[in-house]
Amino acid sequence: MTERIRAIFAREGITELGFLPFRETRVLNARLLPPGMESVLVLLAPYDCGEPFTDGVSAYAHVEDYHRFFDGLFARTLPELREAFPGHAFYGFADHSPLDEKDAAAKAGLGVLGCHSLLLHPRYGSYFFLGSVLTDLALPCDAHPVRTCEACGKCLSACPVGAVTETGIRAELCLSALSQKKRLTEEERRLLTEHGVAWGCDRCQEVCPYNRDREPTPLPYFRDRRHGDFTADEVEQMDDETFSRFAFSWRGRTRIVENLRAREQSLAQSGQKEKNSKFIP
Ligand code: B12
Ligand code: SF4
Ligand code: SF4
Repeated sequence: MTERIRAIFAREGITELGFLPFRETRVLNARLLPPGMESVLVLLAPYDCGEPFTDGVSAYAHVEDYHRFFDGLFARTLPELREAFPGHAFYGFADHSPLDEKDAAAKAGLGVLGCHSLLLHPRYGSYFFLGSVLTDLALPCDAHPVRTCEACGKCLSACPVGAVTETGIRAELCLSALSQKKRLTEEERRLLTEHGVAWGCDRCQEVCPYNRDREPTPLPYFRDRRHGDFTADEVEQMDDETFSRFAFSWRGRTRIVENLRAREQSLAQSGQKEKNSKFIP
């Protein structure tokens, strides 16, 4: 059964996937959970294009929105799964998911959990998105024991706000979380500007040894449709359709434009050309 499922996703270029019994998952949002689930397929979608960005916008937001990627993938593959396994239900999720996706991926054998809290894959490092399919089909699979990284400490030292601990992150301190907040306090604005962050943050990933020799994405959706550096003026003037193609659009235009502008003004005042380009350890 699992080989048949692997073949369906392989046709979409998704080669890294794993399975686990639903009872082994960690549920974050029970309201999204369909009843009677037996098994979970976890899918890994690498997105790194090997390109350095210097605008303070995280690499994941330079490729086209991964929620749309998974919507398209599920629109094509779920009907195939229903046809292959008649009478069974299949539901696709990504990010806005009932499950702790990193935990599910670790238990599906897709990698190890890092101190920066992200899942690390042997070929793609941490530069991938996770999606999952929940089903009432009982698949022959067992959960893998959760493994963790060697705790080298590089991400703890690199995090500018001390958000990384040896067992995960303190999300309330994380600059990625601050950059997406609807309203910012003066102190939060100061922190983002001081550390050159406009949207998301990649510093703990950039120093991680698992990312040193990572492979670029083989998926054309991410590889062929990435955007170079953003400016505040450009994002402000984008038409709605173009704007909606990027992951920062869910928060509306004001946050990303204000963040980019604050960063640009701070750089102009200090006379620096760029800040928060690729972190160099
Ligand atoms: C909320 C959220 C955030 C929040 C909070 C982050 C967090 N706590 O994980 C914020 C906005 C900060 C955020 C930021 C980012 N996120 Co986010 N986020 C999520 C979301 C929606 C839920 C995560 C969550 O609440 N998990 C539950 C909490 C309890 O997990 P946790 O805090 O990591 O705690 C775990 C560890 O402590 C671990 N643990 C326990 N004991 C021990 C012991 C040891 C030794 C170790 C190492 C670990 C460990 O077990 C706990 C439970 O699993 C997921 C999607 C999903 N549905 O899962 C995406 C997700 C985790 N995010 C993702 C990404 C890409 C990012 C960013 C890289 C984006 C960016 N560039 O800015 C950053 C990375 C920041 C970081 N260092 O984690 C990806 C991760 C892909 C990957 N390789 O793992 C996900 C899976 C989205 C997706 N569908 O692809 N995110
Ligand atoms: S930088 Fe070191 S401690 Fe941090 S996640 Fe990577 S291997 Fe683990
Ligand atoms: S994303 Fe940035 S702020 Fe958040 S834990 Fe990693 S280094 Fe720290």
